[in-house]
Amino acid sequence: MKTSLVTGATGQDGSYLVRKLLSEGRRVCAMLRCSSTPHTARLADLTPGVQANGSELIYVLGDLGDSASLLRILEEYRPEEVYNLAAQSDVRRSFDVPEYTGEIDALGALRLLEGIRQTGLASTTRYYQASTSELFGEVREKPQRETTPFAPRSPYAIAKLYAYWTTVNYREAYGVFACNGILFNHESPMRGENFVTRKITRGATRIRLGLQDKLRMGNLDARRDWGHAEDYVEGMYLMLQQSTPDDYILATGEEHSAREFLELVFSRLDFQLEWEGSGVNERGIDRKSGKTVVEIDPTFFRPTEVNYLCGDATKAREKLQWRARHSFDDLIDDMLRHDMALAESER
Ligand code: NAP
Ligand code: G4F
Repeated sequence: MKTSLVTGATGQDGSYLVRKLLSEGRRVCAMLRCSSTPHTARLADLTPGVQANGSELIYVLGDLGDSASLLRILEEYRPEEVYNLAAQSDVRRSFDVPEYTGEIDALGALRLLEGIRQTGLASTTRYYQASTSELFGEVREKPQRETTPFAPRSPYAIAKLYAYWTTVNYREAYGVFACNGILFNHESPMRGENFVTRKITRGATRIRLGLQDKLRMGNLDARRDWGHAEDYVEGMYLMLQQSTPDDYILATGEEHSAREFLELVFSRLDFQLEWEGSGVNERGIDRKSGKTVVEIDPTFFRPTEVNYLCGDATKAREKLQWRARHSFDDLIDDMLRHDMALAESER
């Protein structure tokens, strides 16, 4: 049985990837970090130990800031695959904690790769690095491809740039089967509530049920290429099953503004949203009730914004036979179904 180590197992992508790897019959070492209360809500329905199909789930304690814990895990389990998903992944927050973001997102990747080398796993362990479309930042080309120059615009993206090149370097210098997945935004009902899509589906469903008055939003004119996380973990898995390591973009090729996402969600919930005012004074009013349901709050603006991201995943389609199976509408439906049930449970 192959062993796969997943860092960031408790996050959105980790929760889908752990399930995918268990369905493939792997022994899955899901790395958790120390916390006073468990962060395992997204894995709550899984029981550690041997599963019905013979696969196995093991929780291991480690932190990307702590080489000793990573070395111990690598020594003990000698995984054939390492999926490095752990990160301080919030772009806005990275401006508040730039040093910590670099420590985990940049040096954390180095610690893992160097651990793979020092434990003698360089020729046997395959490594996936969770790279990001944020690397393209102030975009130099539309849509963005694997060959588009990087122009990062946040401490988060700069840390991920270091991790990207470290991954390439360990591939070239030590022959590690190391791949960068340059993933465009992907969302799901498991998305953290601080990210724009989930903030909107969670907030709008709560407003609909009278549990919340309004949403306070940042720059609604930013455009993103939003896919479904379930499709994107399939791509991560495929990258490590190839005969040679490489770097791939995963994206839908379709872009929407945060405003479009918000308008679609509100209209599905039967609001009649109309905009009044401009800039920080802009407000979204529900014509049916006359209430203000959306306000602009500059707290959510970023010192440097990434205004536009849209990816070309031709290489992944051709070489990995990867497809984004969920449409934009499917994504919204899935998130709204989940968040409406959650809001109903809070009434
Ligand atoms: P997420 O939901 O924020 O999950 C982040 C995970 O990292 C959590 O499990 C978190 O643990 C863990 N973590 C944070 N700091 C850690 C540390 N010091 N040591 C060990 N674990 C730590 O992120 P996601 O959306 O699933 O994204 C997964 C990865 O893909 C991230 O690296 C992200 O930067 C990258 N990425 C995401 C997207 C996207 O659109 N989702 C796109 C491109 C790239 P706790 O649960 O304990 O906090
Ligand atoms: O949902 P977001 O916070 O995601 P962002 O910054 O694009 O980063 C996510 O995707 C990256 C891949 O491109 C990942 F690498 C990263 O880890 C993370 O998963 O914001 C999306 C856009 C931004 O332009 C932001 O300014 O939405 C805009 N926005 C407008 N109002 C808002 C809000 N973002 C947040 N979080 N909250 C708002 O109220």
